[in-house]
Amino acid sequence: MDLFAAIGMPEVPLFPDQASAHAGRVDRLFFFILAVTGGMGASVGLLLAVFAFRYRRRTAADRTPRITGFPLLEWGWTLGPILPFAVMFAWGLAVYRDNYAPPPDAYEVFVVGKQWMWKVQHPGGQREINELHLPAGRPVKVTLISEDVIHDFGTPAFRKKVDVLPGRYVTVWYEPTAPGRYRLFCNQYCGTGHADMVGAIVVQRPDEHSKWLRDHAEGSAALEGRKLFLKLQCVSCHRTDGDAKAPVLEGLYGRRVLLRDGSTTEADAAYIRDSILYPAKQVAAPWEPVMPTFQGQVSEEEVLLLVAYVRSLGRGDLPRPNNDTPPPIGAPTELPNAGGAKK
Ligand code: HEC
Ligand SMILES: [Cu+2]
Repeated sequence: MDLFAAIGMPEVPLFPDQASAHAGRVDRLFFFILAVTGGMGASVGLLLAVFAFRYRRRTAADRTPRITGFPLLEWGWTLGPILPFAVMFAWGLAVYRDNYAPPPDAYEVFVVGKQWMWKVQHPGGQREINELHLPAGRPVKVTLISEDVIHDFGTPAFRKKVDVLPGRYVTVWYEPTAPGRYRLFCNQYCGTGHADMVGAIVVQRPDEHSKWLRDHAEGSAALEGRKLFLKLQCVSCHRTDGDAKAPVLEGLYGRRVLLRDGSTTEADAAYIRDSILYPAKQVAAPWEPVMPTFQGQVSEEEVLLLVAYVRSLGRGDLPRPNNDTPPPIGAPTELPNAGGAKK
């Protein structure tokens, strides 16, 4: 993969990660079929070359021997290949059936595809867009439908893809095994924005996932804090792109922070509260003390909500200030003009 980085290309994985219980089964079947068909193809090519040489025309007097039949050979090459192909069929059938039988205790998620995004709804009311957070080690059943044209929910790391149709529910299930961030694609050309219809499946440890669900439940302190964070335009400074004028707050909570005066302090709730109400008191290095105080603009209750939000921020959670990646439904969708918000 370093090769791609070396020539300045984005990383193009040769083979997708294996992140579900199903992926290994699909890969084993795939390599079996590849070996059988590859082996057959190669032996046909090889025999072609050998026979072309061995039975080449030599003299004008060459006589082709007259062969009237060789039943054993004919039965052999008729019945012989049936065996590997029958194995392919039976094995393929087993993997395919497994694909359509979600276990009854599976965690259920609903997904709506529309031009050009994936909208996800969890049973507890949590919503997300172009991201799907799942717990590792637990089967998940996903029910999908399209709001407009045919899309396809493609998850290479799980070795599954399913066409998402208007007017009809389809289901697919996974058992994610390894925590991580995996690619989500629309695998069916669905209009000009098709290439933007990409996202991520975020597989978390079960404890992280329950925390994520708590933080994203409608009405939770963290989600209310997120709305305030957008409303108060905190996001115009605290952002993840190149124009950031302030620290990225992801993963801040609980960390030790280096201050401009050279001392360090722990980023606990009190520190975050002080940062919002008395920003000049403790200035994080190497930043300029440009953060305005929000004293008088926010009540103590609202500060609590903001603290809960900052506390919930993990890597990649900070909203990007543009409208291509809208925040979950329920949060204000129009972001404050962040200045230089580009397409
Ligand atoms: C004008 C830009 C600006 C705005 C708006 C702004 N901040 Fe800041 N913020 C900064 C800068 C710069 C720092 C780093 C220097 C400092 O600690 O004062 C900072 C530091 C912080 C810190 C401490 C971060 C660390 O790494 O130690 C927190 C927490 C924080 N801000 C939260 C908020 C919240 C919540 C809001 C909205 C209510 C907000 N900020 C609005 C610029 C801003
Ligand atoms: Cu699509």
